[in-house]
Amino acid sequence: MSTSYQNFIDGKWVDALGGETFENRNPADWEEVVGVFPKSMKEDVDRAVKAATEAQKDWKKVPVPVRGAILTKAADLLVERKEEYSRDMTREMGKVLTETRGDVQEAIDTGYYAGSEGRRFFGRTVPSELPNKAAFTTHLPLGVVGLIAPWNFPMAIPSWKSFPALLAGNGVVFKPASDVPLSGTHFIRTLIDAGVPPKLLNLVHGTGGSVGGPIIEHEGLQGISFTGSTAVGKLITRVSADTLKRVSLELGGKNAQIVWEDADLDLALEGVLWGAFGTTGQRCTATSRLIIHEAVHDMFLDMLIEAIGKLTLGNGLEEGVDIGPLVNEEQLKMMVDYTQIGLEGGAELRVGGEVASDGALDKGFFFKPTVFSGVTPEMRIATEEIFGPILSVLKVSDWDEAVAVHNNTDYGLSSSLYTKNLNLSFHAVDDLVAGITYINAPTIGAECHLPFGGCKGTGNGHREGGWGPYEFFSETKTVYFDYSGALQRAQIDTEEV
Ligand code: UN1
Repeated sequence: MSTSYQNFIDGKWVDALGGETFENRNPADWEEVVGVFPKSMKEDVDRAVKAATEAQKDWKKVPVPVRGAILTKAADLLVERKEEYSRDMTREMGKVLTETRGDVQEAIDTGYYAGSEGRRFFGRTVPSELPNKAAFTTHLPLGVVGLIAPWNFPMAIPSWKSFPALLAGNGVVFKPASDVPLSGTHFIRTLIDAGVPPKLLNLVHGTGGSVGGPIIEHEGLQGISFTGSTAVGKLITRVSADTLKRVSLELGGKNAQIVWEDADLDLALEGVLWGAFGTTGQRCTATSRLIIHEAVHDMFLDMLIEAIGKLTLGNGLEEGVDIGPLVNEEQLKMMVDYTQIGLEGGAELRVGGEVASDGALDKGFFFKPTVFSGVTPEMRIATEEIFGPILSVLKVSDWDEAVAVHNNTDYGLSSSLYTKNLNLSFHAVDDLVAGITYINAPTIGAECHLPFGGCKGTGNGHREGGWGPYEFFSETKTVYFDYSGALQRAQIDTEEV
């Protein structure tokens, strides 16, 4: 008998009103059912929005440092539960245990950051142009917000959204991805155990169509924070026009690591193995392109292919496994399709390119780490997000070409340059159109207290991580306080100089 889980709506653990459910299975062993979850609908979302709206009226009056203290407590509880939650996360989405521990840790770090923000959350004090008049800004909550998270960082990304939203005084309706409902459940349970008012925080399980749609269309929500596909990001933008919701979008990348002729090649090799094949390539920040200077191209490619031969695929709970499965069959099929697209486009398949199904791998969605060389900038595998363990290698001969190749994509999330040349490093900062640039480090590995997000099709300009989301989840209130006792007209009674 598999365990059944519920929604958390209006302060209670409840089934979906329609009584429907869906299964959550282990992508490393599809026979294992991790749990059965409610498949919710619009009526469930309506109840969640109603409860959060009611509860938010009290929450907005709770002093911000007190809100922060509750969130700090949640981070403390996550520390205690880290091992259990990490193991469950590997079971439900496949990435290896060291990485799922990192995922929970990112949520812990984000919780402590939010807790400390409770004693900052600065406004600004600004001089007035008139005498005996003060001016400053403060924050008001947006209201109730819808948070829609992806499956690749099942606790970190919900934490990026929930902690700032709650700290800023909002009510929350959260939909975890249907591939990772257990991690979403653990996360919400922890926040409730820490003392977040139950009705304020609502968890609604289901698919993008059954729950995501009603969330983005809902007139009772004032903001949406979404991480996921470009197609859905565009849909949310269109739908939100009608209700003028504030929208924060993070829609992926086509990130490149550039290896320059003077690079420390051993270091660059470690970087690309981690960046391209960590999380089985299923990160928005994954290294999907490797741009190599012609002087070291052949040598570095040989080193890379040899190193890939030593990587071990398997169940992420087992010792010594480097790469877990793809999250589901659809993603696995996508890898098969992109291999075909690479071949048809004229690229040279150097390693991988096929489903791995030896022995126990047969039960899961494993794909061999794959490298295409001879990739040219206009090929589809050079420009489209693949979201899996497929790496496209491009050769360049000078910096201008490297920049042109790098920027030749609709995305702009993360970028990386390996070089010992200081001047070139700073040119990279100026020239690479991306929200994040790493020097001598891979494209993955953002820290929770710095802005995370990107240019062009990666999003709509907002940043998660760091201080940005606290502004996103707030209305800025400007206060003028005239203590002159007289009518003072700005621009008119201002003393001329
Ligand atoms: C994502 O892939 O959507 O920088 C998030 C990183 C992680 C977060 C990735 N800390 O790779």
